[in-house]
Amino acid sequence: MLTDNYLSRNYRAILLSEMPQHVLPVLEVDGKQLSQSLTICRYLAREFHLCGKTAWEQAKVEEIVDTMEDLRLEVAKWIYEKNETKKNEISEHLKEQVYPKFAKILETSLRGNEENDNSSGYLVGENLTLADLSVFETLTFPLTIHPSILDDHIELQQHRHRIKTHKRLSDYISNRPLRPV
Ligand SMILES: N[C@@H](CCC(=O)N[C@@H](CS)C(=O)NCC(=O)O)C(=O)O
Repeated sequence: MLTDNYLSRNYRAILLSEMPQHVLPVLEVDGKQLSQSLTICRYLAREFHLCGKTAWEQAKVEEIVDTMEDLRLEVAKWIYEKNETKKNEISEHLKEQVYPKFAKILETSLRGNEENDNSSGYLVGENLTLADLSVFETLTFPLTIHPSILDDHIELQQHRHRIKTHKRLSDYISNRPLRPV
C-alpha cells in the first residue's frame, strides 16, 4: 500500500531536517528510508518487475531513464532562471532544439522496439517498464509550459495516451494532486 505524502512549504523545512540527506523525495519502506529519486525509481521498478526481462532490456530501460534525466536537467534551467530575458531565451531553445532532439530519440526507441517484433507500443520489450513511466512523467511538466511539444509526434502522443489509460495507472494519474514546481 503506497501513501503519497506531499508536503506544504510550511511543513517542509521541519521535515527536511529529519530526512537522511535533508532533501526530498524519500521513500519509506517498513520504517526504513531511501533517498535519491532515481534510486527510489529503480528500487520500485525492481520490486514491481518494471525493469525489463533480460539484461539487455534492463540496459535499454536505464538508457531511457538516463536520457530523460538529461531532458529534466535542460528543463530545470528554465525553472530556476530568474531573469525574464534569459528565461525567454531558454524557452525558445527548449522549443526549437531540445524537445525536437529528445522527441526524435524517443521515436527511434519506440520504432526500434517495434522492429524487434514487439508490437506492445511500449518503449522496451513487451510490457510496461520504468522507461515508459519515466518518459510520461518527465514530459508532464514541460507539457504544461509548452503544450505543443508533441503536436508533430503522433507516436509519442499515442504512447502518452497508452500510459495515461493503463489499467494500473489511470486512476492514480487522473486523481493525483497537481504539484507546483
Ligand atoms: N538528487 C536528488 C536531489 C534532491 C533534491 O534536491 N530535492 C529538493 C527538492 S526537488 C529538496 O528537497 N531541496 C531542499 C529544499 O527544498 O529545501 C534527488 O533526485 O532526489
